[in-house]
Amino acid sequence: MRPAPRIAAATFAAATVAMVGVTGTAVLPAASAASPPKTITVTMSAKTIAFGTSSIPAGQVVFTVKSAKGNHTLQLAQLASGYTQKQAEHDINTAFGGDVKAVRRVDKNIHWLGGADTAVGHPGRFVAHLTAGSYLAIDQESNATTSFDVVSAASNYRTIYPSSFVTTKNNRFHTHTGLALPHDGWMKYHNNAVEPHFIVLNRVKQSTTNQDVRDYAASGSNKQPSWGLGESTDAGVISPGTTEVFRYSLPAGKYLIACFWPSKHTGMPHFNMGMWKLVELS
Ligand SMILES: [Cu+2]
Repeated sequence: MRPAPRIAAATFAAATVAMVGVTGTAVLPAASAASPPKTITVTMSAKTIAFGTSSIPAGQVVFTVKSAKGNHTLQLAQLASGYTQKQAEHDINTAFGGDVKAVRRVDKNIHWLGGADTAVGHPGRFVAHLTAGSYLAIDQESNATTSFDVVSAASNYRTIYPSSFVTTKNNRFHTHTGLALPHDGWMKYHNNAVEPHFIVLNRVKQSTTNQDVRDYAASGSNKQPSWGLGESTDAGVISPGTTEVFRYSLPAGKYLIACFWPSKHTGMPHFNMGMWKLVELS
């Protein structure tokens, strides 16, 4: 499988990205009758994805993603019944090669629930809303895949209050706090478009203009642009109608938000079709 963030990495950020990762604690309301959301620790290494528990509850679940070695990106997904893991892997590979029919099969048969990237000492965190059923956990860097089942009923959990909110209507990013976002916090990311989208935040030079990004996107280049900097984070892919809340902590500065999911119309990454936005993290 040649998954989304590898494309993002190849397209934009170098593989040696100095990922800053995630620190800090959940922003939870002080008093509530509801219990804190269950936190599941997932440890990723070269070929394995290990869950800290065999009992993953339904409802709102916080995933803390740790790396035992190297850089990894956890992605949660559910397959439509009758669509096998083998088909999924095949289709994802060809989808990222620009095969529009494969993109459409992937979009139709895989429900993406988001994820988080991690490096040693830099755990990633995100919140997924799970219902009873079977799930796949995929490492987008190594293609390691494991499955898990969610069996219990949803509970009454406390809300995690995000400090920023991003949506994707018409394959464009909409930041609901203007172009200024906190450099550290929980971001609520909702896909209200008709194709899957992911979100990469990649730092850029302060002097970077919309025209610089437009020119780069139009060039179709796979090389790192001169205005690109190393710090980045990504939150995996989410399907239409899906919401993910993910924790990020990055140095303040100018960032490019971008999606590199292949278009179901052209096979081209959404980025090259205008799915990006320059924002200021402070
Ligand atoms: Cu997209």
